[in-house]
Amino acid sequence: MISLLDYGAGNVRSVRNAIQALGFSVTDITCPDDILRAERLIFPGVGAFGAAMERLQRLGYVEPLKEYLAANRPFFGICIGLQVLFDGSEESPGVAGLGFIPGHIRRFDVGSLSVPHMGWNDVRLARESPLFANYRDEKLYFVHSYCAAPTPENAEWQLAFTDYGAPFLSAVQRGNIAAVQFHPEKSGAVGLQLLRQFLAGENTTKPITNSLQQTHFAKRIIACLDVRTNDAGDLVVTKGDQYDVRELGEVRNLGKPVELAQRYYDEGADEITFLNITAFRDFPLADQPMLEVLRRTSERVFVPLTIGGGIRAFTDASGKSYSALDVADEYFRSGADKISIGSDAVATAENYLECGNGDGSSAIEQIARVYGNQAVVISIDPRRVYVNSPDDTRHHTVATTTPGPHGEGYCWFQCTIKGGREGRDVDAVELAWICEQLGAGEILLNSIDRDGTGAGFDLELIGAVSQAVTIPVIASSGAGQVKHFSEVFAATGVEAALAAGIFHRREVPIAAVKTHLREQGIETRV
Ligand code: 1PR
Repeated sequence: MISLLDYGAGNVRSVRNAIQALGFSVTDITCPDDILRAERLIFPGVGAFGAAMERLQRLGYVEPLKEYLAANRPFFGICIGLQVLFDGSEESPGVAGLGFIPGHIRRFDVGSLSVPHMGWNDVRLARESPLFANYRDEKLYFVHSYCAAPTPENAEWQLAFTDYGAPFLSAVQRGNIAAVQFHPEKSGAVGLQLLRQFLAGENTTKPITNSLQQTHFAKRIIACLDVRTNDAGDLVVTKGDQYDVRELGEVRNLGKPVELAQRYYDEGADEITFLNITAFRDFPLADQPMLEVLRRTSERVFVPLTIGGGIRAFTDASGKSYSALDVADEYFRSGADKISIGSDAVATAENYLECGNGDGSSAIEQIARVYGNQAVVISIDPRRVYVNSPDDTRHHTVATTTPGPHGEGYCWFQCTIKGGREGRDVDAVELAWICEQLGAGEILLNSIDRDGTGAGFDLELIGAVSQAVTIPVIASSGAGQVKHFSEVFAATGVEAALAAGIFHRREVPIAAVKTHLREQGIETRV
């Protein structure tokens, strides 16, 4: 029996799903005594360091945890579950950690690299461990802005290092107590294998075969599923051309959401994104089929899942009000790792432009506070607006190599809401910058002009936005051939590229994209 320390701060559903998929039973810690009764304890910390410690304190878990650890009983921490073992963290000054490993957690200071460190990276093993007995230089999924540095004081704990700017501790272990900074439950078959080693109490080691001198961060390939109800009332994956999803009056039906997500997981997608494209007009919490899709997908797909659509405050027909956080809570509880905000982010940016700052009440700020910045993605739906000169608009313009209909040599990228139906006086560059200031952790950058065209990503748009922010940017819309992926990575330095149509129609397999990228010298997860 595995005991799960779910202290109610965020989504641990994926850890629970992974444990169950591996055939183990799991029980929840519900009171301090449960910790001391546990046989094997998993602590998948979620959110911010300070919030995690505060919850542990409030629930009376700190002392039993310290006692459990001091007795060298089987413990496996994940992400914040590693960080709280240390004395403290820069993330939450003045908040004491469990003080079990000497040292402080620091924010990444990595120059031009994006923070959070979000994506797939390797680990360099410092020594043998049963946890890594079957590990062969495969990439694992990380998502964090703070990390533990190796120091002489924590030398006896150092099990594995990962390089991101400088080396940090990606795994620690002493005796029966181990913790990892990556997410095994989101690291595909490799992560599940590693988790199994802990769950089964494996204690045999094998000589280290890990030979990396340096670890390499991979570019991510993301499969996107636009989901909506068709005219027959079925929830289907659809795909538009420049956001028009109807063909001969009917909503295009490209398959069933859970089956397609499973297919992309099997084919090597690094992440899966669901966009509930008509949620702007319905109340997403009433959309039980969509929540069910998420639940079922998270039981079988062990890479990060993002869900977007309808994340905003809402009052239902009975007059009951829900905050954007309520909507996000339900998505996280149903298995999402990240939520994506579209239309509401534009309204937030308009407010910011008017007031000169955020007031703490936006969906972005509320959700980032509870679930962490890395859990908040901003989905931008821009459309080009051509002008003759940068002086013709207050917006950020680019000199374009594809002039407008009247030969205009410049354009700006107008944000739209409600799936492209309404243009607003906000440009994609300022939107991305404002959302980063308010706490967003990633930008999903679509292009209405390129969506479904297969003409390649809009490099001018993507270059302008990625230069304006330090958080990761996902390039989206227009992928038609494998070379479009290498082009966007080479030209803009984005962390990830997303495609929909070419994967749904089986025109370009995910494996072909990755093979091509490797041939071009671009790191990917195999
Ligand atoms: O505004 O918070 O309710 O969120 C709605 C979400 O739904 C937004 O993320 C918005 O991008 C998305 N959305 C709304 N309408 C559409 C539509 O297509 N009619 N889909 C839509 C956006 C764009 C991409 C697409 C890429 C790649 N789809 O996600 O998957 O363009 O396509 P390609 O590779 O085939 O070119 P809110």
